[in-house]
Amino acid sequence: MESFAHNCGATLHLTLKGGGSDLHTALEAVFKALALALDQATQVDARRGGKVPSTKGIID
Ligand SMILES: [Mn+2]
Repeated sequence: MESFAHNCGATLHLTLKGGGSDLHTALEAVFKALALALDQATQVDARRGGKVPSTKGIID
C-alpha cells in the first residue's frame, strides 16, 4: 500500500477498525475499498456536468 501511494503520488488515509483475528480478510477489505474508491474517483459523473470528481477539474 505504501509503494502504491508513493508511485502514484497519492496520499492515503487508511484506518483499520476491528477485523477480528483474521488480518488477511480485514486487509482484503482495505484493498477492495481502495479499488472501489479509485474506480469512483476516475468515473465521469453526469450529475456533475460530465466533469471528473476532482477539485482541479482534471485527472493527471
Ligand atoms: Mn483471501
